[in-house]
Amino acid sequence: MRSKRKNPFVRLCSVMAGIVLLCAVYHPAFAAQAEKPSKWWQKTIAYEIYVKSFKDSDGDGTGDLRGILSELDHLKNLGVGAIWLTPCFVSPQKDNGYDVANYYDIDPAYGSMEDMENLIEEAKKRKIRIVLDLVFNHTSNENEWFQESRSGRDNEKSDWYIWKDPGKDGNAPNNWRSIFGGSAWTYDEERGQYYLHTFLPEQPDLNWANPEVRRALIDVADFWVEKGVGGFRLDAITYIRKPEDFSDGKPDAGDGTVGIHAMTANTDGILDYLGEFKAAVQDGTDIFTVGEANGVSADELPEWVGPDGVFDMVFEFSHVSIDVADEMNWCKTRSWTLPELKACFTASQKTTESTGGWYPVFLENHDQPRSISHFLPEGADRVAGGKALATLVLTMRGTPFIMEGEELGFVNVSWDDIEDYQDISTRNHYQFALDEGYSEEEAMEGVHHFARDSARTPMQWDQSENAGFTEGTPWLPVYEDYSVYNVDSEMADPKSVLNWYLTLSRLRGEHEELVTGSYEELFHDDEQIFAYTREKDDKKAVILINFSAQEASYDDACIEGARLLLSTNENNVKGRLAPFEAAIYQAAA
Ligand code: TEU
Repeated sequence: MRSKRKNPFVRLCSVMAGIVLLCAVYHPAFAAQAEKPSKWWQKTIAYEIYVKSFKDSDGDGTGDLRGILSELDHLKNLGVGAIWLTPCFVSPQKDNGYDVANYYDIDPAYGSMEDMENLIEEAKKRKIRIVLDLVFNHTSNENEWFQESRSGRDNEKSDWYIWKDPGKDGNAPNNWRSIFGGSAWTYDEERGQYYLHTFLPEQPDLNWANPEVRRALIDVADFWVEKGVGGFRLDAITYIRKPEDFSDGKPDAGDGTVGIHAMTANTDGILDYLGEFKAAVQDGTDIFTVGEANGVSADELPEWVGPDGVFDMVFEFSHVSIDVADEMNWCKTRSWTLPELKACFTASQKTTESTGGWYPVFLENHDQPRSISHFLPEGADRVAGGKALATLVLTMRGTPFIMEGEELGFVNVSWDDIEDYQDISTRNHYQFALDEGYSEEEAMEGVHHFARDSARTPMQWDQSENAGFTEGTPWLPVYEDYSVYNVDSEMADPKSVLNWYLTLSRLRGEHEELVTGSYEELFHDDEQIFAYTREKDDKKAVILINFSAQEASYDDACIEGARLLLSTNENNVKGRLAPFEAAIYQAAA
């Protein structure tokens, strides 16, 4: 079942390093780089909270804003200065809040507007800013905007969504397949037309071509800036501009459909919309923006995040997609090597650096597998492995983004029954595999690898029932390992993953070169070690991480005369790394 098909993201990475160098030489932004002032969000650590799973304050089994408020000190300890909250606006929760029915209010399951205002204020007192997740490619079908739009063809919002007449024989207008599976079109009886949805039928796409829609979205963002938020993550932003041509695409699946990503991601002209949004919302404020930019390649990064870019940072996906052979078919994975993974990071590190842009360093988010399960060999020691990966996230150039639980060493869940998985996309992918003829066992293997639920199990606070997440029944089972992997126990254990995060966070605060220093990869072809330097003025750090369960050796000329700052191995020896050891040396630049 393993596919050898070359992943386009990875292929791209291999050629990017060369393009980067050219950009560095010719891009006018390069000259401006040295003068770029350091912003608050460049110096801090960001932390993603999956609101539903972080902390429940009222016993209903669902995390909420008051729960977050009660745990701000954990984040303060970690050195977090920005909290990205997954959407907590009013929503029917078909996609856990990524289907917004009202952008101007908080979903009662998560609290009230007052709770949000309190959270923003209390966080500020701890020098932490709240970052909201703006889902602007689509709304919920229960949003009033959509309700009005579907009510006929001549209401004020009739053109706020993407409506098309049926194609031949009353079928969908074209063969595009949504990202969660099934046609990207749903017929609406009331209006007598099909509407487009990149994701679920309950998530109709907004029509950004309509200036009134863009204005309405700017108003939403302004409303939250006024409330004092520190920034925004812009969800699925590469899909907002649709092409002129809505004809069929070349099928990429047995059922004659083509994934919508290939048809609509990063359509020409998208930067005009985003530039307009930036000028209207962000200019004159100190907020930051980070776009979820699946479909933007490294050579395009300067336009997106360079000094005149439309965002401050964008999440690009080459490294997390390294094992994806077919987005829709989770039973096909692609085998990969460490040099390929390094190439992905190096390409985005160098491109953003050489064009004066900034990068959000991440290995996990709420859509991705847990990083220990994703990037380390099966059976890897969780504590050593978790520390190795933490070292990467906290020593690359950019703002580290930590997913809740990552700091405790969480791994993927492998439940036996598909019914235990709540995420609709997980269930759809499972069904797709069965439809393609895979056995239930094979389909479950794909789920164990890719299910988004793995990143969404409740946060583990202590050894009490349900890991201190809730006094009720958690909406998703707490992972069975909670008596060992929880905040209380790990705080008390100097050798825990959590304490390693705290140590790295302090080190980062003390070493400017780890934040803004230039990045240079070492030992590219080494299959075990990921190594690089970070250099600024007369300071140079050398970072060496063993990604394998075997001891690894390297040429120690790169650390000659250098001083060991930190290692996960008490018996660290120059020239050798223990299994999963991570070491940071300080060398003279
Ligand atoms: O995700 C958009 C998206 O494109 C991802 O599902 C992407 O395909 C995947 O991460 C690639 O590995 C965003 C949200 O993060 C996700 O939770 C939502 O379900 C989705 O948008 C719809 O709003």
